[in-house]
Amino acid sequence: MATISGNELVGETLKRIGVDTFFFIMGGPINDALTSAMKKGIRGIDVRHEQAAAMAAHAYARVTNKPGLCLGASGPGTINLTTGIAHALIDCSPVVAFGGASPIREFGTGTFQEIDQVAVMKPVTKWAERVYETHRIPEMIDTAFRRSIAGKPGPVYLDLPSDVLYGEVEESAVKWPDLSRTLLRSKPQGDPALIEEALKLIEKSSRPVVLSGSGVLWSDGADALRKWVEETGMPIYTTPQGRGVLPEDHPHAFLNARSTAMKEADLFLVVGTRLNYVFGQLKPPRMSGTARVVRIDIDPAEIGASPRLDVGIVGDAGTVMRQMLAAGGKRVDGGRFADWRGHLAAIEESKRPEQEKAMSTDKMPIHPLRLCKEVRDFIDRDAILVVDGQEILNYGRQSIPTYFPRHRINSGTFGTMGVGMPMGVGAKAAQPDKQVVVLHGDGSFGLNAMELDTAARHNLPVIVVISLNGGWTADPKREKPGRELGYTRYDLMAKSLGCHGEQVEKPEDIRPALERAKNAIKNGKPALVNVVTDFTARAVTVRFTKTAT
Ligand SMILES: Cc1ncc(C[n+]2csc(CCOP(=O)(O)OP(=O)(O)O)c2C)c(N)n1
Ligand SMILES: [Mg+2]
Repeated sequence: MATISGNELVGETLKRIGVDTFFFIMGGPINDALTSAMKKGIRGIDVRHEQAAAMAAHAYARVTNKPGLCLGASGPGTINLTTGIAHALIDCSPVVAFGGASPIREFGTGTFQEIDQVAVMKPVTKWAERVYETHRIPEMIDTAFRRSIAGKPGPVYLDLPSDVLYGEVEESAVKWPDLSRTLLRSKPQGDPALIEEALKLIEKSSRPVVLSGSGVLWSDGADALRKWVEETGMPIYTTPQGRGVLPEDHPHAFLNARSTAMKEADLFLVVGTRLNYVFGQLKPPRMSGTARVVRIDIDPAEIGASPRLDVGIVGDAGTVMRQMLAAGGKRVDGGRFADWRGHLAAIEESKRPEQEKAMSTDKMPIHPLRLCKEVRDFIDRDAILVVDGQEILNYGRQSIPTYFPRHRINSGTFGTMGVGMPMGVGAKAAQPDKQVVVLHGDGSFGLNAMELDTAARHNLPVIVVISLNGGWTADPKREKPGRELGYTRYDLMAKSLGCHGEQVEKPEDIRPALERAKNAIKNGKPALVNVVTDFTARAVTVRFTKTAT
């Protein structure tokens, strides 16, 4: 009888599930499993730090709407994944992580790189397990992938001990699940009676607002929600990660009137998003205290724990929005909200010249908002834009619009610095034909700067733009501990890695440098534009905590 090894089973299972890309750093005991997968045509992208592997897998998931896979070698390799995995947990993104591990037979004997990796991963994943028997590898991998996308998405971890990977089993003993179904998602419907209740509340409202998040994107519900907004005339605001449901130059998008809409709404239709600090936990005065609240969420626990709630519909965001459209899209008279839209549009109009003026400043050193204007005017309409940092993130959020779902990624709900470069790698691997631009703070760039090397080696031509304000955050009084980093020539670092690199100090030089970067990446290598910006420029934004940086 023929036998098969655990390593071969890993490669074969991934292929049958339809995995096409993963991110990793080599090492024992995963090397033979990696070889098996890559020999079957799956693209392995070897990165320079395992946290970057998890972050790249995360971006890959956000861009493709499929789980992203990352792998680490035993011990430190796997432990290094944790920041990226925790980030995916707080961001509710389907990342599947595999960790090679020391042999089960030697647990407790002081064997090489032994540490309880499952225990480490438990609190940063929605599911973490170990494979104990070689013949169960396909079944356990299938479960891991399924769990990552079941209900609210999130990261999962599977421990692969060396004796399980290098074990040989009779082929007939292997338990093969139907892997063609692994990535199928359940799309539960909402209760029609509750949908009716929600419609009645919406019909009675005069200042309704849709608040939506990534749940809409994971459920492939952006089209349905856009249609709903267009048919009913309800204004919409998304979380930073859920942007692009509606092109942000759409007549129903009033980006600059956000705080007024939040304060004055009389109904919030909350679709596919948690009510965490991003929407101020729905607390007044930031959020209207009198607004009725309708929620649509895949997670009953989320609805159960809602800070305020009038109607809670448990179901898949896209499915429920389609039900809402069928039941009442036309019934809700869009004209009813014309005054409300007019009010928000007037605020939007009044703020725009002010904003354009702030963005056009010729001051030197370059104001980050001017950098944002140059990036906004330069990028393709369907570019994937990744933004990481603090000041540059806040300035960019307010000033650079997004036109398509799954085209905007940032430091996310966990506020993790260092995601930018790896997420650029993951996004470009997922969408090689799209322009991928990473707008980075200089500090956050440093955390995973060597991913520029990954991008270069793997011919992933991202355009990296750095806001070089000489340190972490703005520091007008130069008083923050450990803030100063100096003005590092990241452009020279880029050149040394075989990339195009330029430094810019004058506002009028930004655009030509970006155009040269665009031209340079035609050779398949990334480009980096290092833009010296004003260290005193502090973005004014909602403070999420009293002790924020
Ligand atoms: C991994 C991680 N470490 C530290 C922090 C704390 N932190 C929040 S913002 C920030 C500074 C970001 O600076 P930079 O990337 O240079 O962007 P800038 O604000 O200067 O535009 C830091 C260190 C964090 N959020 N994440
Ligand atoms: Mg900085």
